[in-house]
Amino acid sequence: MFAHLPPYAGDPILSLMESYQRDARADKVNLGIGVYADGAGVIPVLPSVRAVEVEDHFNSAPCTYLPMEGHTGYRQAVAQLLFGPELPDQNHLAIIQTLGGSGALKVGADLIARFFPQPQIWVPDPTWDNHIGIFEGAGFGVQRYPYYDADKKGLAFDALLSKLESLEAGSVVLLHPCCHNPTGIDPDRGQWTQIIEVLERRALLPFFDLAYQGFAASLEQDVWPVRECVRRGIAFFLSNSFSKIFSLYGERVGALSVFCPQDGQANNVLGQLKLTVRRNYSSPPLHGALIVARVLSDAHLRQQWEGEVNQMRERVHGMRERLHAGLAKVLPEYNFGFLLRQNGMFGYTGLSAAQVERLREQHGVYAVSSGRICVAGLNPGNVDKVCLAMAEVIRG
Ligand code: PLP
Ligand code: TYF
Repeated sequence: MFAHLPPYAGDPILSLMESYQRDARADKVNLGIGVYADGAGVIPVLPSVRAVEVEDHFNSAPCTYLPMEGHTGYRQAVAQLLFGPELPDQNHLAIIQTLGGSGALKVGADLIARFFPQPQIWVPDPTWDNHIGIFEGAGFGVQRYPYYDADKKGLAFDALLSKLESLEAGSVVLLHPCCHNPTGIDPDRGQWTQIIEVLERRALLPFFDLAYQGFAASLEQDVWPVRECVRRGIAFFLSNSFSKIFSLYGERVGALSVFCPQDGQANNVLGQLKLTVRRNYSSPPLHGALIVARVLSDAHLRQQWEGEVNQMRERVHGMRERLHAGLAKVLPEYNFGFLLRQNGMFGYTGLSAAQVERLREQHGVYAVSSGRICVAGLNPGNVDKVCLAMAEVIRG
């Protein structure tokens, strides 16, 4: 019956995690998967989340089905967090709770594929691998637009802009509003303005994917491109994830928002989102959404959580500086200043796949073969070892 099924080669990043777990070396370092660990190397339970989890009424609430679109209070609180003062009214915004950011991408992709025949999406080169998997899986043709300039170790801005200029009206363009995965390179405000002007002029459909709100500059500043599209009346999709910024990876909490600037459309969009959900998994899970809704809606917990996001961002930034300083010390002939221009959890080191392999084999330091390291996996106890290991593989 199943003889014709080929084996699955495994996901490159998730397989790396499995190899890491099997590695018996005591001083191994996990810089592969994009997960935030604290200064002691532990994935934290945020105190704001813990405070909700120990509330009596939280634990005694019945575990009912949520509606297809998810928990109402959650959806309202998330919309407020994403859009702030630019929050569109109900007639212009369709928002549903999703299974993490991945689930939001999938529901959005399915919806577009159903109503826009032969859909094409342009994704940055490079991007999160699963963007390609999810959109191809939903029937899209996936194409790349220039994003990273390896020589400059920065944004290939002119090439990016002229590619967008050349796209057909209605083309879907995937954009990371902040903390680009895997490069950490983000457009600055002026560059974003120019990108958004092209999106508007060419009538393109942005699909923003926001997995790291608050990890670049702040919860407010990191969503500037999204809010700018609201101010200009540009229709867009927005997937967002709470996996990292609430440290709730396993709960699968996220949302999909569709901004509908024209009157009379949001209700039908919401209806079709619900139908897409119904056909896929009926309704989303409850527990994580209740936690996030409670934290976002309670003034005290909200303030506490914002402080926790700031702390995570600052810790990663501090480790980025430690890494930079450590590398400058052991490899004074190289310039690693580019690491300091990258945002968020990742460092795009420029290491080759062969160097990454030597890091893993000889030093027990796990990174992605593209040269991406998760800076959030560094801590005072392992950063010096990582610098020495990197120096050794760079010197060859
Ligand atoms: N989008 C990007 C850019 C990501 O980096 C990630 C997770 O690493 C996701 C989406 C998926 O998030 P989630 O774990 O909530 O599905
Ligand atoms: O490290 C990364 O880029 C991601 C992390 O269900 C990830 O691939 C892992 C599991 C998952 C979603 C994202």
